[in-house]
Amino acid sequence: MPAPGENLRINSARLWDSLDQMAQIGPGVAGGCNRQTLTDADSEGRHLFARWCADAGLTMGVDTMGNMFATRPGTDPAALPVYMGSHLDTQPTGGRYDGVLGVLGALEVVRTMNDLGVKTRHPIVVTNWTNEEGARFAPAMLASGVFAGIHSQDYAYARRDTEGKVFGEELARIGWVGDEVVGARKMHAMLELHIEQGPILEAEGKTIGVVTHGQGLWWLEITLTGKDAHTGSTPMNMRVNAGLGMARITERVHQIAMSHQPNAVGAVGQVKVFPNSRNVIPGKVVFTVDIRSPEQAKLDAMKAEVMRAAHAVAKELGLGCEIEDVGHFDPVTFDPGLVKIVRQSAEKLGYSHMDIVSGAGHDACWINRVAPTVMVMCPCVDGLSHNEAEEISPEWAAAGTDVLLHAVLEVAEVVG
Ligand code: HGY
Ligand code: MN
Ligand code: MN
Repeated sequence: MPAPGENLRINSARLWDSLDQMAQIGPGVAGGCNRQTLTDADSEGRHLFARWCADAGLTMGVDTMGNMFATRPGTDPAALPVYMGSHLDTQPTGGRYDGVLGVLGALEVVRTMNDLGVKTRHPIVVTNWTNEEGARFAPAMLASGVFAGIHSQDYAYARRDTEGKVFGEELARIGWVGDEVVGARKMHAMLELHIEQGPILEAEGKTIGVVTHGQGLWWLEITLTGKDAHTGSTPMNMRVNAGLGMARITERVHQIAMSHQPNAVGAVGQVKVFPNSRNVIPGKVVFTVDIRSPEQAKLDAMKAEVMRAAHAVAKELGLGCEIEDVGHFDPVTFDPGLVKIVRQSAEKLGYSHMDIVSGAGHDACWINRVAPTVMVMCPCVDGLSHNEAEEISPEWAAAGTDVLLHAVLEVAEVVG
């Protein structure tokens, strides 16, 4: 078979239909999705994905972290497989495309290869990584992190959600503990298609993001302890108010990120107030600081400044202050050879494109530690994500998947 020409395209209607069907599982309340990891909805989505993979003639393997690997054989069984995929779990108020486009786009690539009878030397594996979001069980990218040797499986299995449920028990409860040793699989390469989750591609009028780097991240969980007391009868000078401390630290996080512009972000997204009663001064607050930058020096400086600020605020207010690292990865540089293939695929297909740094974290950021890895991005409307109103166009979804198709065919080596 001649090398696939620029006219080779995926089946956009079939991809869009699969995205729509998956979005019906774990629906949100405003048109998006709430398919949080290790919930019954996650399991239902996994079963649908597994059925589709079986229909496409793929062989499914599952590891002890619930990572799913659906294999299409190559002509050379000794050749290491080319992996492509992302995640099916969503935020509690997530969109339909974050992660899901990467998994179902990869499946569409295989479906298109089947339609055309394309053979490749390397096997191809479509992947669903468990718990990319880290919304229910911190940290994010937990299972790809175990696969890459960043976290131990014991650490991952012991993670708890806000209700105290334990990761390992929930994975067993939904019946997705596989028999493969996590991390045993070796990869020739890994490619991840993902929506940008930011405004750059749309603003620049580009259809494809060629992802050269990913920014680094710290998640710092801060616990402030003060004293529960009556909001009415306690004089202001007698209060030990953990809620006030959280508010002041949240403001400092914003100021620190703004002081490191450009290429620095910071916010507090999750706050648990105790006892969380209208007329009780909070005696305890637990909240997570999320700071990120593509520049190592800025990331390290922001972490140090946030920790100093937290302890200073706690001292001012007479609060106890404990800080735990619950998530971290350094800025990522993706494989230059694969980046070039992605860029050439976009050019061959005639799609406008630009190099871009990923603002969000992705499973590819960890897999990049153990195999040559790259990402392909498509725009999303107004750059909005982690919001039920997340939206992409069918054309953007198809373009990103077309580029994934051509890049994977190049890397997996089309034969006869
Ligand atoms: O947090 C992140 O960047 C990813 O969406 N889990
Ligand atoms: Mn994602
Ligand atoms: Mn996400």
